Amino acid sequence: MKLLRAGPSPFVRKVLITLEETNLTDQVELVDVTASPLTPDPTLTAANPVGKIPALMRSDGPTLYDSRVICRYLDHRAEAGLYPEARIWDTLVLEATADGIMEAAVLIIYEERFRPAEKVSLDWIEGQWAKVARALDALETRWVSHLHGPLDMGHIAVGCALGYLDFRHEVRSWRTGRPELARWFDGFSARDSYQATQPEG
Ligand SMILES: N[C@@H](CCC(=O)N[C@@H](CS)C(=O)NCC(=O)O)C(=O)O
Repeated sequence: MKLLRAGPSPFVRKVLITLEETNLTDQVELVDVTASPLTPDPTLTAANPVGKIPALMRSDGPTLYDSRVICRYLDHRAEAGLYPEARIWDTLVLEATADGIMEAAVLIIYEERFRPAEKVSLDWIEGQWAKVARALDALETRWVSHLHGPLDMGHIAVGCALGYLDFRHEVRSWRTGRPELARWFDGFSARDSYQATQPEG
């Protein structure tokens, strides 16, 4: 299998951590592409028409894209139990919450990177950050007990979201006022799978 990836994408990291946690890392070749909404890489758009990473090219079936689809496929392939039937809806909502944080956090970076300086909207950036902040508050108040349960895909997605906030939005200090989440992340970020997938820059 070939995994199309670029830079420090938190969505790619979800897949990389899932590969580590399911012992499938050595079955995947990493292929670097450029992920840009303005100048999409033809290799990437051939694999995923919406031009986003991650995309997983398989020799035994069509290319999979969207981290949620890829992670679910890897879990199914490895029979790893990262989507446990007994708490499937909680796991999926938690993953969606974390993905929502990543989406908004990435869009803030894109606003600054891909729009001319005079067109950058600070209101829009703050609107995206408000989404992140509300989702973080929900994690702190409603999800900490789930996070302390057995590892599932919700945990992996939240770990990637928080790691991305540290990487790109450190100045926003997400830990302030969220001590339970910060404590949980201290433990999660010590996992081998997290340490093995640190973004390079
Ligand atoms: N829902 C998608 C989001 C993936 C995503 O937004 N990837 C970004 C990089 S972090 C991307 O490829 N952006 C290029 C673009 O928006 O054209 C997933 O979970 O895989």
